[in-house]
This record gives sequence, C-alpha cells and structure tokens, in this order.
Amino acid sequence: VRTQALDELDTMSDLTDLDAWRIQYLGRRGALTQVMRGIGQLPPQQRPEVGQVSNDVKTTLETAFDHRVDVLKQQRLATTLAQERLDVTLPGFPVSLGRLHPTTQILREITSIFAEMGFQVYDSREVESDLYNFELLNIPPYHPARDMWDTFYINERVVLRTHTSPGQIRAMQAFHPDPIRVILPGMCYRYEQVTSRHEMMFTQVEGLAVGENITMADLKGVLENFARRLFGDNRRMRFRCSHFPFTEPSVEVDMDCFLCNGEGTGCSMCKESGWLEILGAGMVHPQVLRNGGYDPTVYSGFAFGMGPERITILKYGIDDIRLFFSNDLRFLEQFS
Ligand code: FA5
Repeated sequence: VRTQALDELDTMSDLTDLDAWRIQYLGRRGALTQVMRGIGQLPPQQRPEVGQVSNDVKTTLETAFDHRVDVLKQQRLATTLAQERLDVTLPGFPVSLGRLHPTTQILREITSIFAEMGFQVYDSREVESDLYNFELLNIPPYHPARDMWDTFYINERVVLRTHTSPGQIRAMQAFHPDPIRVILPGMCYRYEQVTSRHEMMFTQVEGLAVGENITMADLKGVLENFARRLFGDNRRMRFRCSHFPFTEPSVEVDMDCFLCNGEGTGCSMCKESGWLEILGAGMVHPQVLRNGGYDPTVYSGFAFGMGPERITILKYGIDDIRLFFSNDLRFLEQFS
C-alpha cells in the first residue's frame, strides 16, 4: 500500500486529485484503514507488529500528503504571480481632491473681514413669511415696490426670501434692546430672467448695525474698508443715490468694471458704464427700527445687502454668473 500510494502521489499535479487520493488511502473506507480494521482478526502475536507497521505507514502517508499539498500550492502561487504580473512601482491613479466652491470661499473671506470689524454672523431663514420679507420692511401688499423683487411664492403668505433683509427684523427682535452688529449670509431666490449677471438663486450678505449715534459716515467707512480689504487699494468704488423702502437715505455701491478696467467702451459686462453694482445700502428706516422693537428717537442704524457672486465676478474677472451653478469642473478647479 505504501509504495503504491507514494508513487501515485508523486505523479499528482492537481489539488482535487490529491483529495481523491487522500480518501482512497487514508479515508474511513480507505486501503490503510481497512488494514488497520483487520488487525483484530489476526493471531495475537502478529497484531503488535502489523499495528506498528500500519501506524508508521499512516504517518508516512499523512506527511507525504501534507508535503505534496504544500508543493502544489506553491506551484499554483508561482504560476498566478507569473501570469498576473503587477508592477508595484507604477504610479497609482491620482486621487482628485475636492475643494470649496468659489462662493463658499468668498463668503468666508467676507465673513472674516467683517468679523475683524466686530460683526458676528446671524443665521436667518430661507423660507420666509410675506410679513418679514415685505411688510415689516415697509413694502405693503400691492405696493409698486414689490416689483423690485420677482417672488417665488410657496403659498399666499409664504415665500422663498427674495433678499436677506427680512433677517434684519429677525435680528432686531432677537437682540433687542442691545446694540447690534451682525452680518447675515445666505441664499436668496428670485423669479428672474437669467442673464450673465442675474441668477434665480444667488447668495447675499446682509449687514446690520443698530445703536446710538450711528450715522451714514459709519456706513461709508465700513463699506470702504471692506472693499479695500477685499479688492485691494487700486480698485475704485462709488456710492450712488438710490431708493429702498426700508432705508432712508438709500445708496447703491458700484465697483469699477474688471473687464474694461472702468473704461466702459464696448463692454457688455457693465453695459458700457464702467461700473458694476455690488450692493444696496442705507440708514435703517425709522419704521423698520420700530418694527424690530427699537425706538428711532434713541437708536439709529445702517444696513447693506451685497451679492457675493457679483463680488467674486469682479475680483476674479469671471464673465458669466451662470458658471457658479453649472458644476463645470474646468471652472470650479480654478479656485484652489
Ligand atoms: C436688495 O436685495 C436689498 N435687500 C439690499 C439692501 C439691503 C438695501 C439693506 C438696503 C439695505 P438688490 O435687489 O439691489 O437689493 O440686491 C442687492 C445685491 O444682490 C445686488 O447688488 C447684487 O449684487 C445681488 N443680486 C441681486 N439680484 C441678483 C441676481 N438675480 N443674481 C445675482 N446677484 C443678485
């Protein structure tokens, strides 16, 4: 049995055949097991010797079997390694890193500039009541001023905020009677004709300061300081008279157009004016102060609302606001 089994084992090159071999010789009905079972029928004096020999053969076969399994496994591994050769020194696939959206980056920059001037961030809601978005800001129903904001209505009394200004009232109600210095960044929505300068969905950063003896000079100083910090010393800014129902007096602020360097000639971005509007502002209207809980004979305040996408456009020379939401990686990857 031993010689035959070992000879056969040497010729085997397959792990499945090897298993059949094991059953044939070492299995419960295998050749060797039969011999060992027959020991009991032998004359007593032969039993120790046959038992001894059978045990030796069993050990030999088991060892040979384990050895053969090892050899075959090694061979199989060597074949696989040779066939599926892998060059571990080749460079891997580059892992592309995500980055912050340009609007997020500019919002962080704006926030930190105002933080240094003592403004804290106050979060206000995106879905607003008509009362806060319009009425408490001196814009009653059917007032022609409503035409300034084409509105997405959720229902008759609820809107997607068209500007961050309703946050002024909410901040005043939250802070009253303390002085206020906050900015309110967030999304706004308008049912607008989309153009290179107008989106239906855009961000604004509202600013509000309320206290005693706050004047238009404070507003001008804060905005000029802001523009210098964000755009550098060489850009020009101008204050222009304007009208908003919730500020009196009101202004709009323009920066010189990046495309034509403020020249205007033939420029589509600034419609040949040389200027691009970035924000509206003014002194908080006495009635709005009252709506927020502040007595306008004691308190005064200024407010502004700026468009971070417009500011990014001006800072980096972007020629179309639609790029901000187009998810075009060629655009987004430029802002590392
Ligand atoms: C307002 O929304 C006023 N609430 C601003 C304000 C606040 C005035 C506080 C006084 C006191 P206006 O509609 O002009 O004003 O928008 C302000 C800024 O938001 C604009 O200068 C522009 O930068 C940005 N903006 C407005 N509409 C869009 C739009 N459709 N797409 C992108 N940016 C816009």
